[in-house]
Amino acid sequence: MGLTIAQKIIKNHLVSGDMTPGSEIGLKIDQTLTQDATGTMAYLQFEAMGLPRVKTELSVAYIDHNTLQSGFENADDHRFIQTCARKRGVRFSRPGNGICHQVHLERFSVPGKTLIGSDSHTPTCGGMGMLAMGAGGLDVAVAMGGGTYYIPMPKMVRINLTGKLQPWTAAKDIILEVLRIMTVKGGVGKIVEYAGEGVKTLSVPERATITNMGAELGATTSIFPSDETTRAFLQAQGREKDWIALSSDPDAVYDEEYTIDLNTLTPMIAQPHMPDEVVKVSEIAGMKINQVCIGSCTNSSLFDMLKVAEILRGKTVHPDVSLAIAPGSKQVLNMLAANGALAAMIDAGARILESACGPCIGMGQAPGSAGISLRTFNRNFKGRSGTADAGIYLVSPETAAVSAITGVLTDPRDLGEAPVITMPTAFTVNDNMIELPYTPEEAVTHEIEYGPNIKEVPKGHELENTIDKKVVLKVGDNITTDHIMPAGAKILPFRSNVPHLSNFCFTVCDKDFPERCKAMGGGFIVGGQNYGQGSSREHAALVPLYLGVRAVLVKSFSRMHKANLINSGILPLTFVNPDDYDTIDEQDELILADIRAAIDGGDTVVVKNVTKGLEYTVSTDFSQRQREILAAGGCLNYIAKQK
Ligand code: MIC
Ligand code: SF4
Repeated sequence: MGLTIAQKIIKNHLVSGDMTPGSEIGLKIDQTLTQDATGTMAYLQFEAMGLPRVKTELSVAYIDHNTLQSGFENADDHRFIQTCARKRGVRFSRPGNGICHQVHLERFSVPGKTLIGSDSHTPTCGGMGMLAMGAGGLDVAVAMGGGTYYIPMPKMVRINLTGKLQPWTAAKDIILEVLRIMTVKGGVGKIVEYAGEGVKTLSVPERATITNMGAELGATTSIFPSDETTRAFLQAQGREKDWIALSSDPDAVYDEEYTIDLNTLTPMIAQPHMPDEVVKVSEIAGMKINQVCIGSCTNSSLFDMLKVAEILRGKTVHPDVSLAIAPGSKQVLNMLAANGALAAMIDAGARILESACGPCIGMGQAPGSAGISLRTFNRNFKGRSGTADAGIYLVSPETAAVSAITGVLTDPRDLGEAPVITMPTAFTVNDNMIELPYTPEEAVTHEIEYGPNIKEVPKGHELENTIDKKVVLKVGDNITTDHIMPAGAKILPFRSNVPHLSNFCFTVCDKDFPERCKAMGGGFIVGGQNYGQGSSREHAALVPLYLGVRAVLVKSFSRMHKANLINSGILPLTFVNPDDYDTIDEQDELILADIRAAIDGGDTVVVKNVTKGLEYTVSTDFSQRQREILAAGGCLNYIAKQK
């Protein structure tokens, strides 16, 4: 039987397991990346493992999230990451060099290789034909140390793209259409591969826009073939030697297939507050807007920025609209400056931001009260922008730029001729903002610098045999890690200070949660479907651990969050009968007895609801490795035990 693209890469990197969907496989990881919001924790964990050097082919530490320095904390954390990275053999991408995924795509992505990153949008490099996956910081630390990365073997989905994008329709509209069809739960446990004639018509940055937002499908990753277009992109980056051809076998078997006709696709928009609330722009055009933000790892390539500049050229941003633009990397910004496109943006009244995540993670540019903001980003979760009652809509750069001029949501096709962009055959390459690590000899004489904001990583304890605690919180479906552990300018500086961070846990859903949880000495959290979707941030597990949460009972989990809970030593349990969810209330007392036996070997365990006099069967269907980690009270204890 033939293989899919992803199956080929998995086969080449398989360390343990067989490729049966759902069963655990171990993969050798060639490259890792970290960003600063998760990086401090990842490097603290790497330090806790006591290794002198990383063992990967390439590891890069990026600074792109916490760049608003309103106190000493972020700058101190950058210094910690820089000193740790260089000592341990990791390249350091300095602040200002750009968003990790954009820079990695440009400078380091290699078709056929494996990459994990402590950021959920790591699949961006799937646009290059890499098997690129988001992971918790601890998993990245383990991979940096040469350890295996474990995932459940995914099912395979093929999306056939037929035809060709029509003027004013963009790669972003393709992935929004995929989200409309598959929803934010539709990709869980799956890898999405793109195929068909339409693939040839898409450049690598356009492919990367699509694989980037595969994260919003909940997919393990998304991937494109590596073809002549890929070769041309690598050549333009001065890296043609990194190219190999990669495609699926003609008789490869997929578990699901969809077809999208690019000829008939029209501009799309995701409405508040989920990336799958997708409709056609034409359906809601005319809506008054207050803000437009262009950038983020989804849409900040040179190609996107050149289109935006052409749309803005000679125009003025509507008086009621604030337009912010953050080019994705130093390379992009530099080339915009050199060819005059930046001048067109500035002249039109755009507020140019540094090459970083910026408003996408709530680092500035929060909209006004009840503000309507069109963004080229990938997430529109409630409150993520920094304004709780803002309405965030996700669109293509074309729709964003055109609407910034008109002041209302506008179908860009109404504007007449679309700009035609010719891409340069060579990008301006200057890696002077990527510091090389010290040699092992030099490293000995350099110390890692820890600022006062860096506090200890919370550690679990060996699994008890009985947990008798109350339900501290009950939440519904599709709870994101932004609900569990919000980000934004005020909170992100404390990513290396879990005790302080804990004051914000779940406050989006219930402002009293941190105090209540502390007062109750922790307990159980109950949730619905797709619990923990969204980001890779392991803080969404480490902070509940710090607050005393022992188990999370839900209808279903997102892959990365479940892995992060296990790594932290919190039990992730799923209801065998999802209707049981309806019979539990906050403050109910639950007893989980004989858990050790269930964790050692059983597939289910019974939870008693003492308050209601009910019993629930929950699944403890873990791999052997996960069972050992849970019994040890988390991955750090497990690693220590193995030494
Ligand atoms: C995000 O987009 O939510 C982030 C910020 O990039 C996160 C990482 C984080 O929480 O630090 C992600 O997607 O993994
Ligand atoms: Fe940064 Fe936003 Fe991309 Fe996350 S989604 S990496 S915050 S640009």
